Amino acid sequence: MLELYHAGLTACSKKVRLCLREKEIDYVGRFVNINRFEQHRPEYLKLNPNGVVPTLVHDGEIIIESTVINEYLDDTFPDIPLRPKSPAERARMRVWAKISDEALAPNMVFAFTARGGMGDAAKQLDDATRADAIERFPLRDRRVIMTKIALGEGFNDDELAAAQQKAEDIVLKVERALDSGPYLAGSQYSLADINMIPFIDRYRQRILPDRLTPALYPRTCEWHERIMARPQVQDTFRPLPANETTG
Ligand SMILES: N[C@@H](CCC(=O)N[C@@H](CS)C(=O)NCC(=O)O)C(=O)O
Repeated sequence: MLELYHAGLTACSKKVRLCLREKEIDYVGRFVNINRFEQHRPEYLKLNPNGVVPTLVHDGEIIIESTVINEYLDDTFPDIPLRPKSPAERARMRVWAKISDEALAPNMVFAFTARGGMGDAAKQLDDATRADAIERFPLRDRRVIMTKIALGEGFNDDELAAAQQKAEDIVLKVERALDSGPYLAGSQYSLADINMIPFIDRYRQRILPDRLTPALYPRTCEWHERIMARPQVQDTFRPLPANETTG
């Protein structure tokens, strides 16, 4: 049995949901409501001690980390391969795996402060319950961010600008790589594109709408639109009912 614990339309959930969709793998989805802090419940922490989604459970094997999960899926279900054949392209794909992991940080700053997100959810709790919810964040950096937001401090303009700059640095890497595209690792659609599309889509919609434009980043915008047009991506990114997403 294959189960995916995920939060619907959050970026890391989309990375793995898209990989499963591309590979046409059936699985049981287990929705974890991160706005209700279900990711920090003791039973979930037994699966993922970092208290984050996604987590894959395959016949009792527990696999964490979205980028690692996608490689595991490609190893275990080789029928529709999503890693390039050539070793050089495969190496480039792995560099994109690292960049995809880095792309989360600027996204977190905006995800935690987004209207209807975890920050808002924490503000609505009474003092004792909120303090307890914050204390349960297993990852120290998240606990620090959450404390700032829940205390009403949020991020100042310099911190928001720094997160935007980090995001734009990543866009610049995408733009350069696509010089020799058509895909991020080279000639083939691969896990590189799958791991990056949720972030570039989020950056374009919410984080860098005035910077990530066809005038400034023509190749990135063309790639974004081309990848988003894939039926598998459309299926994965389409809006979900409120009881199936927190993204
Ligand atoms: N490195 C992890 C990061 C996962 C992650 O941060 N997931 C977010 C949703 S995209 C989450 O679970 N947030 C809830 C929290 O931080 O408590 C991965 O790639 O799987």
